Amino acid sequence: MFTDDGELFFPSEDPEIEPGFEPLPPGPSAIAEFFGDFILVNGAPWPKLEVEPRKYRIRLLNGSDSRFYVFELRDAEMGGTAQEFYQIGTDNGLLMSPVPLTKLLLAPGERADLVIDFAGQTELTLRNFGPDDPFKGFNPDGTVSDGEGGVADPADPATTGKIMKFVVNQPLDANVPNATVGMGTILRPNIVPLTQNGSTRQLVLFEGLDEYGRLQPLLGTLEEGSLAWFEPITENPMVDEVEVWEVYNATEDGHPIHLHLVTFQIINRESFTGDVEEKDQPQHNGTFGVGGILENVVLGGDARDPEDNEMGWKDTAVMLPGEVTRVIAKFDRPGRYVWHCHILSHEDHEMMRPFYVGQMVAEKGGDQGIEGVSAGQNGGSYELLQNTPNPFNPTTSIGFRLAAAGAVELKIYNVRGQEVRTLASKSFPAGAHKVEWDGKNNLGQSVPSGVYFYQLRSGEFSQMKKMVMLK
Ligand SMILES: [Cu+2]
Repeated sequence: MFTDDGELFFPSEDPEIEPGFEPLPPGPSAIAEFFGDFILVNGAPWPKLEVEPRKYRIRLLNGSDSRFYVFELRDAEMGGTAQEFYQIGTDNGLLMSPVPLTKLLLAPGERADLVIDFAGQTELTLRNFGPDDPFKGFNPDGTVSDGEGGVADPADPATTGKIMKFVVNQPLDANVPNATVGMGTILRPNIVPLTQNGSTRQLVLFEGLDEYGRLQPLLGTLEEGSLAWFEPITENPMVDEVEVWEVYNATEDGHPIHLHLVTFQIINRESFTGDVEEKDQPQHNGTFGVGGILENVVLGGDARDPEDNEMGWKDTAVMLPGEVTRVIAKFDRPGRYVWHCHILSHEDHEMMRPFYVGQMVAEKGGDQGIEGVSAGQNGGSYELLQNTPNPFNPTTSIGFRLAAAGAVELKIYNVRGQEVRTLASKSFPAGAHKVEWDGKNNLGQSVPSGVYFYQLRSGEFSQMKKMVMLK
């Protein structure tokens, strides 16, 4: 989007705030998704490229915030016939051999390496038939789904339905041989399927609400439900382990899910049904929004292979609503990385989680490489330590350190975000302290085995950690 005088414009308000939520969001606010009204290619709106009548290699990267493109190469600016082209590469390298296409789905963050043959053409227009809205998948007849059994409105043909034009008006330079790539060309040796030797992780995409009632897409696990960025790491493969990640999309939209510095293969996609139970979702500032727990999952038994043009190395995969998408990856680089939705508005709020490859250090309070949420210049001097012992039964001890004397609140929550026990609510001097928990709730009853969170708040400092009671 641009202003009338040509400056970049990005909206600062989301008009669609859920009713009944207080307080109102701050301004400027965050928006759930962003769809602009100009299409830029390498920084230019709707450009034109003059080409020779030969094969060209075209590399595409979808850098839009939220827009899934459904590209076609048409021989007319309006109407016309879709021309065939080849896809030769995916996010992380060449396919085994070219895949002929007349239509290409490309989600934010995905890349595609194409070969287009301009021989015999005079003018081709790269057009977009994806929606000016979140993408929900294709109908069986190939039309774009509106998520309710109908056909979604395609992008405006006059603006966001156009990408760029190729004008075939340059003389063929006979000194440059034409590429020979075509159907059946072997582009690389076999892509050997990975063999799993590590965990299968069951992960979930959720649609929640933050403390202001704004839409808040979230990642999480089947076991614990939605999890915020700052909650303890739940994905911890060892170096060189090959894991399968099964990602259940419990939202209403497609999300392109990306793993940092890992290259994966898509195994399959399968429909599922389930119920999302609401849970209180901790926010970074200690307040709560609405998250979810996916329950009663029943698989559809209709697992389907990835598309032909997804059979290479990928690091971003489209995950459709109502489907579990399974990917397999070798985690060969040690350290702390992230996985996230590649819709920019989603990854920024709060559809991103850390994962850790290799042994996590359980000391120094940064138990899993997680930074505490702290504010102010003294933030580093505040620390909430991992409880010991952990797991525990029924008593455990929680240590913390304060940079300055002040009021402290130390509370324990269950996985649904409900308060179980206020362990401390009083003033403490600066320095190190330790508080015992006897495994009882505010009513003096023993609590059941399970995962619990404990949160320390003092002034603007707030940090939360996880512990496990095992009886
Ligand atoms: Cu997303």
